[in-house]
Formats: sequence, C-alpha cells, structure tokens
Amino acid sequence: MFDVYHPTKKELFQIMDNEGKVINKEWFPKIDDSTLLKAYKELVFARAADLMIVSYQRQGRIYTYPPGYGQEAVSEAVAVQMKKEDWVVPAFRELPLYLAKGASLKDVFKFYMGDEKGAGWSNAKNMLPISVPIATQLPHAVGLGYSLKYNKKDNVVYAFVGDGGTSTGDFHEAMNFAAVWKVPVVFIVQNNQFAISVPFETQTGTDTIAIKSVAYGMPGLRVDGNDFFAMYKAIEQASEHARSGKGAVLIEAVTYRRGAHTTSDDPYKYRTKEEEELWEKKDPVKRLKAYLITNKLWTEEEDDRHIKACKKEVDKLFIETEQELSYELDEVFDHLYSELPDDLEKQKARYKAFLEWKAKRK
Ligand SMILES: Cc1ncc(C[n+]2csc(CCOP(=O)(O)OP(=O)(O)O)c2C)c(N)n1
Repeated sequence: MFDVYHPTKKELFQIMDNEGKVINKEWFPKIDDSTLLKAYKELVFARAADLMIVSYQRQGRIYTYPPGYGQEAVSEAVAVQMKKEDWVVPAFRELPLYLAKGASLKDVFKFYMGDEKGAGWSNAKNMLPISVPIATQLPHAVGLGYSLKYNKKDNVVYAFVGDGGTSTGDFHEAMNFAAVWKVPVVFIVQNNQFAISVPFETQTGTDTIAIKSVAYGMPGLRVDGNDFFAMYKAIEQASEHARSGKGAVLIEAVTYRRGAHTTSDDPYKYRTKEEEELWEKKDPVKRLKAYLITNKLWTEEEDDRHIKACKKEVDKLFIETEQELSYELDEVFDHLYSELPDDLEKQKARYKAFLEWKAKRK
C-alpha cells in the first residue's frame, strides 16, 4: 500500500465518497459489522459531547475548550483498533480516543473546568496528557517508541499533531530520530487546514505533509481523514508496519476543523461560508452514517434515538461533575511558581472576585 499510494504521487487515499458510497473496493478494510457500529456510536457520542461542551462554555459553565468537531474519524480509526497496551500521545483534539482509552468524560470536563484532578485521566492506560505546547509531545512519543523497541514489546505509539505543529523543531527532531532508530511510532498529522488563523498554504513550502516522510526516510500516506474506512485502513497498515519492527510511519489525515480553534476564537474572521459549506458535505459522521443506512446496518430512527441518548448521558455527566467539582483557589496557581509573581497575584485576586460574583449569581 505504501508503494501504491506513495506520497510522491500526491494522491489522496479514499474508500468512500461524500455520500458514503464505496469507490475503492480493493482497499476496503476487513471490519465486522459490530465493530463498525461501535465505531459509529462512539463517533456520535464524542460529537455530542464536543458540541455540548461548546454550549456549556457559552453558558459560562466551563472554560476554554478546543473543539474536535469535524475531525472525529481520525482518532476514532485508532480508537477502534488499537491494542490495550499501545500508547497514545495526544495533541488536544482527539476526544473519541481519550474516551476509548478509558478516560472518563467527567475527567475531561474537570480538566476544562480548571480542576487539576481532572488532568490525570488515570483510567486511561498508556496515554500521555494532552499537550497544549504545540508538538512538544512528539519527541516524547519517540522516546516511548524507543523504550518499546528496547524492551522488545510489540506495541505501537500513536502520536498526534496538527499541520501547524509540523513547522516546529520538535516535529523535525522527532521525525528524524524516529526514522533513524526505526521506532514503532505512527505519526498522525491532523491537517485541519488551519493553525488558528494561518491557512495550510502558508504553513509549508511542500504541497502535502505526507511528502515530508520521503525526506525523513519512512513510509507516508495522505489520507482522507473524513473517510472513516480510509483512515481505518491507513492506521491498520501503519500499525502492522510499526508493530513488526519496520519502524515509523507518517500519516497525513486531511480533514477540517468545523468549529473554532478554541472557544476564544472567531473563525468567521479568516474563512468563508462557502468553504465551510464545502467541508460540511465531507463531514465524517454524515458519510459513515450514509454508508451504514445504505447497507441496512442502521436506520434513521436508531440514529435519532442514539443521538438523544448521547445528549442525555453527556448532560447527566456534566451536571454530576458540576455538583462534584471542588477545588481550592490556590490549587489553580499551585504548580506554576514557588513564589507567585506580582501579575499572577493580581490574576488570582481577580479570579477570587470572579468566583465570589459567580457564587452570588446562583
Ligand atoms: C510551542 C507553542 N507555540 C505556540 C502556541 C500557540 N498556539 C496554540 S494552538 C496553535 C496552532 C496550532 O495549530 P495546529 O498544529 O495546526 O493544530 P490545530 O490547532 O489546528 O489542531 C498555536 C500556534 C502553543 N500553544 N505552543
């Protein structure tokens, strides 16, 4: 497959079209119906949670959040086929994967509510915390890969980064070491077309991200990240390669961030409605649903019921988290400095006043 879809050919690996019709039978993955339905249900759950977190933020009930809306199939393709002992090294838009790894949605809520206790995700075995410092997670992923190889384990590290992250030194160092050491790391670049307001065209001098794999000396694939089957097949092939000791792989998942960069960003300032409408047609959840319905594996009625159940569950968990949430103001500032600088002392005072105002408002 790495030869057929060699990055120099600049092809986009796809299995289905925008209407969920299979257009590439030859590479259709072997995936049983129950796994497929599980993947779809998880996608829908993650999407419901993601959209609702944005609403909670707008209601002042949760802090800044980076939505994964529109990119869910990329991490779900890993979620549904990774092995328990495999490692996940996230960026910050992989909600379906955190949940599949065992993180609880309540911990995810707590994390974005500023509660230090929500950052551990201790139920998620072999997963690093999310990484806001862009691409700094990648050298760690290579270190993990090196340790797996050294200890002769047949596990894989799935490391995520955005298109903007590929412009960092950390990306280069990680890719170079991974190729030289032939470590079992699958790099997944979520090319969602923007790094905040910076469009992909101005991010790199190359036409694609996948082509960079050639210079580093590892296989690369450019995949339609909104096509669940294509992502599944690409991850399957890359995992086999890494697991069998052949080294790292770079996957460019071409996708689109349908939401804002974070809840403090306004994407209408730097992209057009026409562009958003174009990508709406390529939406990953819509496409997989169309496939399932056409193939009589799912119905509109089941879909409505499932969406309602997901929303209900997310809201129940959120309300429970709000009720359970308890942390001292000091905890928010505890792990920054041994002695708090003046500006942070001022921030703390302002935050205290905000909390008092909020408490009175209830
Ligand atoms: C080292 C570092 N530099 C700058 C930032 C500020 N910053 C936050 S998100 C972001 C853009 C990231 O874009 P990309 O890697 O494409 O990921 P996306 O947000 O699109 O998922 C930047 C520059 C940061 N968090 N870390």
